[in-house]
Amino acid sequence: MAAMNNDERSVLAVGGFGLGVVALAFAGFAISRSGDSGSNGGVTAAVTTTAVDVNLTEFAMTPNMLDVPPGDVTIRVTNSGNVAHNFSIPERNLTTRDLQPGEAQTITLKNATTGELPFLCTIPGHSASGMTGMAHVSADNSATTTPAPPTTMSYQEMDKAMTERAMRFVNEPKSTFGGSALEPKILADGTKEFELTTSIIDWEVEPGKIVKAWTYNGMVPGPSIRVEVGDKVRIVLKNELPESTDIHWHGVRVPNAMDGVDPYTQDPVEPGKSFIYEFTALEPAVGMYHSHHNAQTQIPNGLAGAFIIGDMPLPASLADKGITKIDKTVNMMLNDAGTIGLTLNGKSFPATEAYSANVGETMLVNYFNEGLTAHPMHMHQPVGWIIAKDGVPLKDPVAQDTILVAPGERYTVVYHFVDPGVWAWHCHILTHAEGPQGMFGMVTAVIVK
Ligand SMILES: [Cu+2]
Repeated sequence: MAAMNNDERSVLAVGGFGLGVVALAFAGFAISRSGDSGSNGGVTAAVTTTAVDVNLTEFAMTPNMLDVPPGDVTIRVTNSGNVAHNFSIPERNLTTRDLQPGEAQTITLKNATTGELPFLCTIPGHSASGMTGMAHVSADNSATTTPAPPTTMSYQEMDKAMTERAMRFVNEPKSTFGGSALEPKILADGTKEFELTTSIIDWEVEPGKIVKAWTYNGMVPGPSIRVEVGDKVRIVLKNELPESTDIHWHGVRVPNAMDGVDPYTQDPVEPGKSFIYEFTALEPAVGMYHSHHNAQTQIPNGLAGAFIIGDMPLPASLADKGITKIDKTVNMMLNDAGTIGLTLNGKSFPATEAYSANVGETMLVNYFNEGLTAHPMHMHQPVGWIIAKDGVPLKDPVAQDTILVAPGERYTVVYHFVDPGVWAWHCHILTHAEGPQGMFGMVTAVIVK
């Protein structure tokens, strides 16, 4: 008994946390608060311990308002999401460890006094994406809470859930995809003019899951822009966001004044305002365009797109592997944060686009990482031949079946299909691709016939 403090005891007394509101009054006296304070035991009239559940997912804390009475509050934190999260009350220097999917930890807020205590997940990008909340401590409160969902299922339930998700990928009609080619208006002097308008829209990340996406031209990723070396390019940015923005041309050689980094190279483009970027496409590029303003929020929320200049040459040395021409080109934008979350081209499995190819065909993939962490991208069966890094052709292609793409990087990879079947294609950080309900997030497949 001596080794158990009141908080642990209250947890045991509750017998689980599916019961919702629990306020245990330890009436009486001499229940020593062993080992957790210098109050040297003594006689206590009553110690009130409240137990609440908080559930973590991408990207929410449920509930995000905790109404609790003063006293000790035992907080059982469960990560029901698919990536690591934590729960932190910075003002009280109280935090869980980083909880892996399915993990739970109980922490105790000691002697909560009347007032407000903000809480959040401190993993970079997560609070900005919505993982914040507030504890209201008031004597008026009898604590309320939401029961944590069950975290265990039978293997039969798991198999069924996984199969259902996997079959939706191949059987369900898909919603609209982003990244479609943006057609320029050709001006009198031959300049190619593109229009990019930012706005927040409802975007279906996976079937039935609608998020607020920050978009160029109403899609995630933004439309793909392609020009040729020597083209004069003019891009009209119209900002319909509630905050300022700008556009940086990542991996594209432009004059400094066009680099899109306020306040160095331009003023912020305020809500309702426009800005015109003008430059000549001087060199081939596998580039991307994205916000450089509050970028840790704006980009993961969707403000990014591909910017390609010219054609990527195919190394002659691949001819003896049967690779002599490109049959299909795919731009693959990786994301892992913001409102969009773990996605390929703005979609989470099973809503991700299914790619198709015939035996003997070759697909060129440009990987772009606009997220906050690196992703090892793995396509089953055909080895990937890396032919360019950040748009610069390699002297000799490199064979790699798993290609680690760090934030900001681009890899250009060719895949030659030799065997028919549904070949999975996913990030190999396992928690970015699979959960107890089956595959999700950064997963798609190539259907080879
Ligand atoms: Cu990943």
